[in-house]
Amino acid sequence: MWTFIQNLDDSCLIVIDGQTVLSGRLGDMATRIVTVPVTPGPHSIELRFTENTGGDGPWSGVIPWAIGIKEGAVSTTWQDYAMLADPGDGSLLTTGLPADYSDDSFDLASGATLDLGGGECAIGTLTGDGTVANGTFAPGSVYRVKIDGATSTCVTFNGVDLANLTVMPADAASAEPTATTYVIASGSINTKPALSGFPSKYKLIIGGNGTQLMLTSQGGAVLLLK
Ligand SMILES: [Ca+2]
Repeated sequence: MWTFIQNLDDSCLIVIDGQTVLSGRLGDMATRIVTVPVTPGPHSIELRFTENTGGDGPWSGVIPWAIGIKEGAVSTTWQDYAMLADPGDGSLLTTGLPADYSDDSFDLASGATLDLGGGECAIGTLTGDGTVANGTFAPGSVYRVKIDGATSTCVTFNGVDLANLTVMPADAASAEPTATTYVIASGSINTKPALSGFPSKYKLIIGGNGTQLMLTSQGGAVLLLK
């Protein structure tokens, strides 16, 4: 979550991920504050400024710069904000993503996306029905599949290298599947992950022209019908 503060002559526009989050009208120079919740990972930002007549730049002499930024929730104290300016190395608004989430659990609700930020990330435990995007799993990363009768969780992988991922049961019941085949992941299945903790008759296969990862006990040739 980031908060922006604006106080300038004449007005500005801030657009994040294509959504206008702050829009000052021409000549409307009063202080405006807006908080923007964003998920971890890269986001696009667009800043526009306008000048009508007279002076321009910081307004009122109270805040020495036009736009400030702080991490976290709103503060009405302008000193809590930093001037929105690049130090000259292109690092403005850029933060490094930690690559080690090996002590963390991610239970992805349906519709939620975990963006790996384009790098290699160690994930302690991954569960749920959401999406993982944009990156590579580091060795030791685990996807725990929750099985309930004939159904299972199904994470969607978009642009993620699964080579270092290990699939394991989420709990004791999940370790005793009753159905023959479960679709445990969808999206872009580029590599078959390792499998551990399930009865030995179960194995992983990639189906649906690389769009499904299946946990199955079916032996011999598997015929996939569309
Ligand atoms: Ca002006």
